[in-house]
Amino acid sequence: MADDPAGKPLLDVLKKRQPDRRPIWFMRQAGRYLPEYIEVRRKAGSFLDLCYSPALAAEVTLQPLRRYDLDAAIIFADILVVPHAMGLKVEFVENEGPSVQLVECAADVERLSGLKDSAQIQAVCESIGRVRNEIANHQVVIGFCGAPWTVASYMVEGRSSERLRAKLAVLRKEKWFDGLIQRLVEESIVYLKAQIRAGVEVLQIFDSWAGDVPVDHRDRVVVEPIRQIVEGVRAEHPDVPVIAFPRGLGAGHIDAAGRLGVEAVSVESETRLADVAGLIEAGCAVQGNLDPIALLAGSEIAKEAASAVLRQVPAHRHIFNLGHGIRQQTDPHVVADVVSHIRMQDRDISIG
Ligand code: 1CP
Repeated sequence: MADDPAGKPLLDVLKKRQPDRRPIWFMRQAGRYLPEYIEVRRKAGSFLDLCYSPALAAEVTLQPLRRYDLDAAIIFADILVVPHAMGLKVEFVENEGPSVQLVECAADVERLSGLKDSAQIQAVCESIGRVRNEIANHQVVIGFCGAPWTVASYMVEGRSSERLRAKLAVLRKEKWFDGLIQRLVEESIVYLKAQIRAGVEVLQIFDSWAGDVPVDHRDRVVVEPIRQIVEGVRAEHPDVPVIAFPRGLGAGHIDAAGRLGVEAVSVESETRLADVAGLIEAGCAVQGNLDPIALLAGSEIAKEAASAVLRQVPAHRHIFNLGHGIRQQTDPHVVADVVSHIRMQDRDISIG
């Protein structure tokens, strides 16, 4: 039954029901390691054109699901769609990465527009609708946004960087920077609610650079903004589960999750899942955390590394994933081997 949520392993784990099997998906599962993606990307022109072309964005979202036995599609977009929709110039320079118009003072923050009714957000929502119509009954569509710290770091630096300026703004407790974080909280709520209305059933909040925030400031700059987003979305959609990915918090995940009130935490590869078992004791599912580099080492090593992950967490509280995004140099056949391997291993144990 299409409307019966039971029988969707990812939702079952997040809602503490017994899943039929351990859910699997991969961060950045759509992308340049897939030849079929490169072909569509060429057709689209620029990366942002691809993000805003619903037919093509839906197509690349579905590509990994055609290759692998996965439990979720993550909508094809980027965390920098938000600053773009807020009126900043954003470009993806070939072989260099993103370039974002700088935000450096209170006046720059003032000028940022709201997301409501923006063409960019409407395009992403249209892709969501298309994907939702194409996936199998056991699969879900994941919607996402970047967390305020990670998105702000690109707005303050203008590109991928060591985040020096952003860190200094945090240490100096710059008022305009707090204002920027607050604007991103508000607009992320608008964005995620629009994605839910368009058909996503699960949300993930990517704070890829959370581990770079000076430790004494993490509560203020990482945890509190994500908590506000979760609270804002829940006020209208209490049933949509949220996965937080504050990458790099290590042992700090347990404390952070308690405050965030999310259904799952995605854990970086640098932390052993067994060392954050406290998350499960506190009622949180755990997502992760195969090292994306293990996928570059060939199928045998990748499968061994995947088995080591499986041994650390009970299947009914685990979402198999990587500890960070898939690398461009990954051989798609190794990914296929790892997925089959996990399915075989889980067949040999009883789920639970
Ligand atoms: O030319 C291309 O094809 C660009 C490569 C690419 C892709 C495939 C970029 C540029 N973004 C994406 C898609 C994307 N980005 C998705 C959806 C697809 C999927 O997961 O299958 C998602 C969820 C993201 C999220 C994202 N973008 C993050 C958070 C997750 C992470 O990996 O840490 C971040 C930090 C970005 C910024 C970004 N987008 C792209 C680049 C090159 C960068 C900079 C990364 C850096 O600073 O190192």
